[in-house]
Amino acid sequence: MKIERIDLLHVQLKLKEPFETSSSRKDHLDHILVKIYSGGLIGYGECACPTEPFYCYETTQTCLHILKDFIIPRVLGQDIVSVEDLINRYRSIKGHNFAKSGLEMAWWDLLARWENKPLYKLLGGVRTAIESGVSLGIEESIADLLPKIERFLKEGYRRIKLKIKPGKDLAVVEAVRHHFGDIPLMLDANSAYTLQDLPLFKELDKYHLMMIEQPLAHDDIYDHSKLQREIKTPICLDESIHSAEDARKAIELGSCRIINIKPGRVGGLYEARKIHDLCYRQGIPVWCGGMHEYGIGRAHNIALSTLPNFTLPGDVSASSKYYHEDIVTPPIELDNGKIKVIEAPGIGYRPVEQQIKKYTVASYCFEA
Ligand code: OSB
Ligand code: MG
Repeated sequence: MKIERIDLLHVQLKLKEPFETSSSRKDHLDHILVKIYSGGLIGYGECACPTEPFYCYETTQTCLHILKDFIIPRVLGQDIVSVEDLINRYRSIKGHNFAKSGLEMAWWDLLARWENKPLYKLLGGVRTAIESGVSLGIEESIADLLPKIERFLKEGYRRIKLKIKPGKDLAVVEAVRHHFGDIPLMLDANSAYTLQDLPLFKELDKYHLMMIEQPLAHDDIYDHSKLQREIKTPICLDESIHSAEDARKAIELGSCRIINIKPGRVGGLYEARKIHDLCYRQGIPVWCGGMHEYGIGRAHNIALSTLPNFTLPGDVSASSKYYHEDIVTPPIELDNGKIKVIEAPGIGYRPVEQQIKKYTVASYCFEA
């Protein structure tokens, strides 16, 4: 398929509620939508990169820069024969996985539309619905957090993930266990701790958490292996895993027992599937993380989550958790704690151009 045209749309959406982690506080997002045109079809992708470099080094603006100045010139006007062929054309660009992922996912959507197949089938997915969890930000007080947990449990979410940071950890977990008993519960530290905090992690072992996500540095896999040897709670890596090679090393070292796969963080669905396949062979369960993706990015995440080793509820939640108005139709909804996969060509959920236009703050068009 020849890439005839690529559009980049800088789209700004306001979150329903501000979201705080140990590394940032957000009330709106700036994601770059990527549209690839070929033979009368359009494929949609999304760079779900944070605006500021507090989760990873990339930003909305570096995504635009890398796409405009390095990735697009290598693929525009080219006849691309496979996803490997696409990736090979920009393989020399180091890192910048979020930038790459927007284009790569648009390519997958285009390919699936071209073959008139749902994307999940093209990827080898086996599920018609995926189990959904919810990720909750750090609140001012425990009293602010508890009603939110209650609300999402009532909505049917299959597990609760709580963000923690030093000073807002143990007491929060204690209160949540006290109020809600044995609910499926996990924590995400977004790399806020060090090995010096071992006594805290040993204390957390008493609360039977499903896992603790990225407790130590964003670029570490070695100290995580030391920590995992000392605690019972499974460690799940997020920030540290950028590729199947990273995953192999982390598994060999014993740095984690679970991996959170985000297509954006690993450069797209091809690498995400590779990590999935490796973990499957090694007996490491995976789940799909999120970056507060808009409906387009979440539709890709849903397709990925249908692969067989996505055996834990992910961070792909309903549109109503994030936004007053999403940019796809139908909006992504929860049905008995699960999200349906739509049996239509491509990502299934349809992008609504009118909505996209309403929230677009800048757009760039590249023609062959
Ligand atoms: O660490 O998983 C994370 C959101 C932005 C950046 C990092 C993370 C998150 C989330 C939210 O936890 C997941 C979601 O609901 O999309
Ligand atoms: Mg995380």
